[in-house]
Amino acid sequence: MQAMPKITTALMGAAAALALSAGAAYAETWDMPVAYADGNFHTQTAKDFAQCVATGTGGELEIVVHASGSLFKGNEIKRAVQTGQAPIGERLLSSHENEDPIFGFDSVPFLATSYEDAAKLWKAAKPTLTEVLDGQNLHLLYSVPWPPQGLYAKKELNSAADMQGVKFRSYNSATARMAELMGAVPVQIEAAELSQALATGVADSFISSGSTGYDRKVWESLTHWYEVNAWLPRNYIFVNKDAWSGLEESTQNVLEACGAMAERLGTTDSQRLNDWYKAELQANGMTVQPAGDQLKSDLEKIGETMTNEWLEAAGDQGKAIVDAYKGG
Ligand code: PCA
Repeated sequence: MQAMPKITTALMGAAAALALSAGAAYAETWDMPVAYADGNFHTQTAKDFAQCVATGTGGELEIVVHASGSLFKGNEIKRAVQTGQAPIGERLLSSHENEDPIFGFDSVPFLATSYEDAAKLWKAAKPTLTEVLDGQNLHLLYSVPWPPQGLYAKKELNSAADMQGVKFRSYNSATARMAELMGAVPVQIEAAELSQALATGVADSFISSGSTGYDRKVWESLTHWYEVNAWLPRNYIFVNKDAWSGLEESTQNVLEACGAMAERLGTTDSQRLNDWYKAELQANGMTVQPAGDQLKSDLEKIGETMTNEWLEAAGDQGKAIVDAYKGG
């Protein structure tokens, strides 16, 4: 279940139902694989987007969202869309950092730690990312940030030294590197497999948003969440370029407009639900608090190292994004 009801969803659902009430079948159906749970706010945003497209095209194009990596696993979605096995999909942008460092622009620790700064950083990065994805047979449609990232653990954390030897679930290169620099042991696990990994002791700690902690009911295994506000990583929605060019221009315009709406709605939800997720973690028995001074300064040091490493790896393209962000 979605955490809070959304008026827009109901309205758009009614509009889509009306458009199709004559019993008209959709002219075309697109399957849309996404990696996160059905109730997750990104998945709900994707469904709002799909309803908007159904309405806007007068039932010409149906988009069916497949949650939780059920159609393609999270780490298969980009390739599936590139190769046309699926026409459209959603993925965590920074999960491609191992292909090209530029994808990690949103997971540079402490570069952008608020919604406002995350929006500025996206504005600075979007032209480059659009071009990189275009070269990979993908049309970038829209992107929504996750809430700020904090540290989950099953004990009190007073400094980075408390993470020594702890099994740490990573979701991209940056989270794996952060684990290493804390002396923890990284293990890459998709959000869809996270609850099980925590229950079986494959991982005892990780960094993520309140959203993922809530979706995965991590209070069943863990006790603490430290608000670190390390970064706000983004999901992005992308279309296979051949599928894209096969659309009428008017349909492309509907997808762009619905994408812009979804980006705004999703971003508003991300921000609006952030406090709600924290309250839910607390209501389910977790201790939720800001990182203490020592932990904070340890993480800031690690952040400096990672920032330098990323700037080095991402070269001129990376520097141009950071310069545009800081100047903007
Ligand atoms: N949730 C995703 C990525 C970032 C986030 O907040 C996850 O933990 O997999």
